[in-house]
Formats: sequence, structure tokens, C-alpha cells
Amino acid sequence: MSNSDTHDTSILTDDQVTFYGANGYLVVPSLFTVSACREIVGSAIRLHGLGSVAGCFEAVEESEADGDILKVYPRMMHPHRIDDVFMKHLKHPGVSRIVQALLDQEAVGIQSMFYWKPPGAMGQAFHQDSFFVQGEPDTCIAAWTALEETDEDNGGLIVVEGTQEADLLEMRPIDSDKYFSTEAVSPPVGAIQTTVRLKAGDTLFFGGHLIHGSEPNNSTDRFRQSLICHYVASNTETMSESYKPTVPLE
Ligand SMILES: O=C(O)CCC(=O)C(=O)O
Repeated sequence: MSNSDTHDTSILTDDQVTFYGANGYLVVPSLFTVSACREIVGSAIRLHGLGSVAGCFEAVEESEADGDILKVYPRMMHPHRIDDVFMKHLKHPGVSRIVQALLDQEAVGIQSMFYWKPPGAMGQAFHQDSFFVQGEPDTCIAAWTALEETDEDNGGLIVVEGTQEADLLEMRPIDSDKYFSTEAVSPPVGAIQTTVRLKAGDTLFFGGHLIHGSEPNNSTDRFRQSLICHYVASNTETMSESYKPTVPLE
């Protein structure tokens, strides 16, 4: 049921809403200020300095990493549960308003993640977020914010155009040293794969059925730090337990 009298759709232009409907994703430039990006990275550096945080990440020294730089710089899962800065940005007012405008419903936050993606890091194979969230109703939407410039060279996010209405596809085992994930979906033959180029502070929104992933960071000296948050409609009745507790948006 639409709740359009309780949220603000004026944050997006008609063209933006039309683009999202047609393509399943939308880039909103400069949603985060430079100082917000720095604040998030600063919190990540502080947490990383702890070495490990149960349920969030576990890092090892480079000498113990067997050549896998992601073991030294693992992604952080749900850092908002342990850090106020991440909690604040999961509830970022601009992101919240856009998510609710795109969903045309009130929403709650269900996940934050921080990716370092240093030079040489593996990518993440193609998948659909709703497969993991298992929401009923199925309304997952992602807000993927670049904390520094990202493109083909440093393993930017790739979206598969036109898959926003696709069914949830079977995840099949893969065996590739290009990806840290071990299962993937196969995108439809001939579908266009677009690497979304973003500047620091730009946010990419996409729905839970859109097939997406990333290639390795092939640069020699550029990290690809990003904040990735997921949301669902607040009337969601069931979802995978790992996304609870949900976070009300202000
Ligand atoms: O940032 C990436 O490389 C992949 C992130 C992603 O696909 C996700 O969070 O679902």
C-alpha cells in the first residue's frame, strides 16, 4: 500500500524517478559532503585499528594474508551496530528521503557495510541483494555511496541494465580468483553491463533484483572505499534474521 502522504517525493525530479523506473538504478551526485566522506573513512580507520570486532570484521597482518589483501582490509559488516558515525549515516536524511521516495513507502535501515577494496583486491561476483534479504514483501533497496572516486580501474560497481524486474535467479558455485564470493548468478545473455563511475559523495541507488557486482581493483595505488547501506519498507513482515534489528529512519 502506498504511503505517499507520509513521505517527501520532492527530493527527486520526475526525470530521476523515470530513470530509476526504466533502468533500476539512479545516481544522485554529491549527496554526501566531503567532510561526511572523511568522517566515515575516519571511523573505518579507527575500527580497523582494533584488529577485529566480533560480527563486523577480522583483519590479519599482511604477513599472514597469503597474498590476499582483503584479509588485511576485510569489509565491515553492520558497523552501525558498534559505531555512532555509521549509525548516523545509515540514517542519512538525504538517503532516507530518496529511498522512501523510490519505494513510495516508509522505510527502515537493515544493513550498513564498509568496503576498503584496496589495490589488487578481488571483486564480488554478480548477485541480487533480495536473494539474501528474503524480505516479504520484497522491497530491498541499496544506497551505495562512493567515498572516493570509482571507475573501471579500481573495481567500480557494475550494474546489469534492465534486470530490475528479473526473478531471483539461482546462485551457482563459481571458482574464480577474480571474486571473493563463491556463488553467482548468470546475467541474461546480451544484457548490457555498465560500470557506474562515481565521485566521492555520489550515491548509487538500486533495487534488490538488479543484478550487480564488481571486478577486481586493478589499479596499483587507488583504494575504492565505499559505504553500502540497505533498506526495506517498514511494513516488511519477514526477512532474514541477520538484518535485524532494523533501524528506524528519521
Ligand atoms: O561494492 C562491491 O564491489 C559489491 C557490493 C555489493 O554488491 C553489495 O553490497 O551487494
